Amino acid sequence: SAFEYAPAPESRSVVDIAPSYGLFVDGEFTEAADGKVFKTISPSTEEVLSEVARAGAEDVDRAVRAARKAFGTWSALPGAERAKYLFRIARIIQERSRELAVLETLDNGKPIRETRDADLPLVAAHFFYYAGWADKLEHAGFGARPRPLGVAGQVIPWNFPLLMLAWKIAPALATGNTVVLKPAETTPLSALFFADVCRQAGLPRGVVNILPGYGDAGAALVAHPDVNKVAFTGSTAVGKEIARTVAGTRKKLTLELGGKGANIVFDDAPIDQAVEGIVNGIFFNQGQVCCAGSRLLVQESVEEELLDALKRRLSTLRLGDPLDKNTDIGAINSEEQLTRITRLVEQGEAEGAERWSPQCEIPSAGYWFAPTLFTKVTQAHTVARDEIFGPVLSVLTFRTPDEAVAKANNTPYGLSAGVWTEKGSRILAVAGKLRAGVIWSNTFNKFDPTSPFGGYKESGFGREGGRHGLEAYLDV
Ligand code: TXE
Repeated sequence: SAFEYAPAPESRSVVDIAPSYGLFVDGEFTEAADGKVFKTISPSTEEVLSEVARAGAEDVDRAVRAARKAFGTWSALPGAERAKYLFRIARIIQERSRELAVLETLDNGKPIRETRDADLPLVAAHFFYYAGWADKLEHAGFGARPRPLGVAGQVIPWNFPLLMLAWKIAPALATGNTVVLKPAETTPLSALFFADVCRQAGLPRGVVNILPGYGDAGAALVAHPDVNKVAFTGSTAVGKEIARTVAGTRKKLTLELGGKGANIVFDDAPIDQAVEGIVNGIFFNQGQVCCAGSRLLVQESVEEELLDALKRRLSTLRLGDPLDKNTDIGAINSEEQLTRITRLVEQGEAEGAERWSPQCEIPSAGYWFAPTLFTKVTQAHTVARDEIFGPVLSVLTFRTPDEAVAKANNTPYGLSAGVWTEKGSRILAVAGKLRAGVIWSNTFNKFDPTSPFGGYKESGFGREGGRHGLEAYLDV
């Protein structure tokens, strides 16, 4: 099935990492035009994994031209033919999922349990799901003959490198577009392995092009005059810059940006279940998740009970080697991100919030941050307002449902929220008032390719996933 995964990988010997990689342009791996390279390292050991070609503006132009050339034949294929390639890609990803899970864990730092049980099955599922749409576009509710846009320029972040690639590439190909994708500079490897998967699947050259590189390559891609569609996931600051670049052109744009999700726990919620959801909400992927439940809003009457249970649970989390199947908390993706988290946490303390972490040993090499809880937090505190993008939970309290809603909505972001209560009527009433694109109830961080995902307000616009995800790649 689409959700099968391979048995647990045990070590990095599962995957062969070459000492160097090229850009993937027009079906070939090539050097950058100016010969530039950069190193990608493992954030859990700081060991250099590989040296990767660094794309510049000239390479962007070459890749966009390759994608443009491929667009004619790719878009003219019957949907059922495009579906065959997507199904093939999905199956190869399943077959190579051990390799890809280990690779992703090495390059990103996240626990193997997550790459194995969440990232990889979801990546395959996205390709299966959109493969199924490729021959049914005229039934998608977008009119009789929806048309592909052309060349899609896609820029993705480092927190879910392969999954963000799948979210972007699967719907683009299903709808008949061709792609130039730039992975994040700290996590280029799984995208380059994906290029190899495309070759293995026999995908025609130029349909998918992968340009590892930095923000300058992303900016050149977004600005390229022959790109018809821009899709970006990343920081709100860069998202706004991209929106400015795209303004005044006819490019279609979708942005998936930051968040400051609230997990709202009412006094009738099953506490143990809520604790698991809160932990999953903010410590999954070390909290480096745009839809993380980074604010806990707990009803005053159960605050003490919930915090006691939460602290006990946090004391059982295991931080360490991400390749160990028992690890809960892996490494922070980069030194830069660790510095950002540290700065915000120190600011939280300086502003008077109370900081707590369980006892845990921090490895000597690599980038690590212990699970952290802030109590005595007010809405004015930075830790209640800014996206930290780390394993840091800020706890606030409320008395009434209206107060919970008001506090949850008191953020410039609007991506996710969670509602914990036994009352179905309350779930519907509260969810209806929350300004967030994704609302979970009595669970958190559940993803499914059939479901549209995206934000309100400064969390961006457009939806990825589900039928809505097709619209971003079609003229309707
Ligand atoms: O993001 P950037 P960073 C948030 C999170 C994090 C902060 C900074 O709060 O702490 O952003 O992370 C490319 N034109 N999120 O600095 O810079 C870049 O090369 C075009 C939330 O890593 O936005 C990378 O491929 N592209 C988020 C991608 O943009 C540019 C996930 C993201 O990097 C560019 C990541 C430019 N001018 C961070 N500058 C989420 N929504 O999940 C950089 N890039």
